[in-house]
Amino acid sequence: MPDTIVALATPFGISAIAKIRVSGSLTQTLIKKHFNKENPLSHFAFLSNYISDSGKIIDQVMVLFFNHKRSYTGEDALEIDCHGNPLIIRSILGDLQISGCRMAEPGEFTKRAYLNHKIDLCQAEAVLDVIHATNESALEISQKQLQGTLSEKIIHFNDLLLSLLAEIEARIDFVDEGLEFDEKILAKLDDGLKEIETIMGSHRFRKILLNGVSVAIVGHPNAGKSSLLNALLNEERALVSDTPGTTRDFISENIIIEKFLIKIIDTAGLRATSDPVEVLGIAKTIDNIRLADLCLIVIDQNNPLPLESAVIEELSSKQCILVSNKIDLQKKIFYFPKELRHFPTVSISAKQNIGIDVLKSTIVQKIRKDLSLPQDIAIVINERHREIFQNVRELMVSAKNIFQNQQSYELCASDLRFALETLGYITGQYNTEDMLGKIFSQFCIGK
Ligand SMILES: Nc1nc2c(ncn2[C@@H]2O[C@H](COP(=O)(O)OP(=O)(O)OP(=O)(O)O)[C@@H](O)[C@H]2O)c(=O)[nH]1
Ligand SMILES: [Mg+2]
Repeated sequence: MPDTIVALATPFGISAIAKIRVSGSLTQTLIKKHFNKENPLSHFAFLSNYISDSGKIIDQVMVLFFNHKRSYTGEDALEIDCHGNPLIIRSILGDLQISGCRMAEPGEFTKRAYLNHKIDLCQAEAVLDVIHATNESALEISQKQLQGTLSEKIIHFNDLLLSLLAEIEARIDFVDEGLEFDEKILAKLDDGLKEIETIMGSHRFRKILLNGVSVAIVGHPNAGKSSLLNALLNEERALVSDTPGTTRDFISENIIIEKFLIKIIDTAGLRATSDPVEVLGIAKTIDNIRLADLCLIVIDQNNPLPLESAVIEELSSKQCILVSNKIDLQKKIFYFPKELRHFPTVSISAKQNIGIDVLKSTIVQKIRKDLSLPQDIAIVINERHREIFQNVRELMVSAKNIFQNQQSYELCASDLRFALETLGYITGQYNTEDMLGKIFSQFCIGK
């Protein structure tokens, strides 16, 4: 029988309330010993003194018992809400260890939930994503996956592989009856391969959801790049002045636009200069252009200085939006190099906050379009899932080739069987200690 584990589920430090979690077979014994209560009702909180092993009252606490049939871990479990004083927390944790509990390892409560079939492995991974989501979109998707959207896809895919396998195996058994090459099976194999492509394609959304999209603001000195950063952030973050070369080093800030996490980088103005500090700043700007997912090329539409050809070349291979700034002033000339004119243009006044909302929606449109980001993302797979799907795809391609060439039904069936088994590693139908160790070590203690 696994031992009973204990952990602090809330951050350690001074707080209004701290939650201590217990899971395992000792739970009811602990409730009797420390709260003098027998047969506690599941899911009903009660107020009690915590009485230590030596009979001392440590704190007045709220206690919540969960019967194993309806608990997170699938074992009898207990939550103790005590006052958030580190002295009290330490005393209770120490005392529960005297009573036979062991301190939990990171993610051990969720690992037990998985091992007791309360959730599958991709739902366990979704728990981690829910806790770490930094923006609403990431949170929304991880919550959907926690409810089982990815698991459902896998079950559906599993059924498809099973029915394919059944049909191929029928050919092995009745090969004498002369079952021949079948278009329907081939179409089914193709459907499966298409589905796998779509699922694997969702992996690239993960980076965007977790790390956000990096957007670099580039252009000439004095074009109004720092003013634009401030307008997007709606605060005076960067220094603005009419002296060209004000921004020497880049400044990076996060904003959320339409639920997307966007990392905006204001850069040093691009111009030929002999000032060594500015030269370094410009070199960093070029690096930022290379690393950015999207560049906003800002010009002062009243004074549009030419960009160097090396910079134009760099930008033309990126995704960009042309930003024509200072429309509040009388327009003199409008100029963007012809190599860049295929990018969308937005006219703004960073100083007077004109056109900023249009620019924000153009940024989001561009992100959606360039990354083929659907309006409603149902699933996003992680690197572990992607590697497994890649193996499944290779096996399916091999099965298709064997089938098409009518080589051997046995070989074809063997590939499909192996593909099915490989798929089982995603939901955790199959697992290895190493794999579980890698997944659960990323969790916090107490989850
Ligand atoms: N009239 C007007 N002036 C603006 C506008 N945007 C910026 N400016 C002015 O242009 C000057 C330069 O603005 P910055 O935002 O510092 O320009 P920058 O591109 O960051 O310049 P560097 O950091 O030197 O590369 C400042 O005096 C701003 O007030 C605008 O939309 N209209
Ligand atoms: Mg600046």
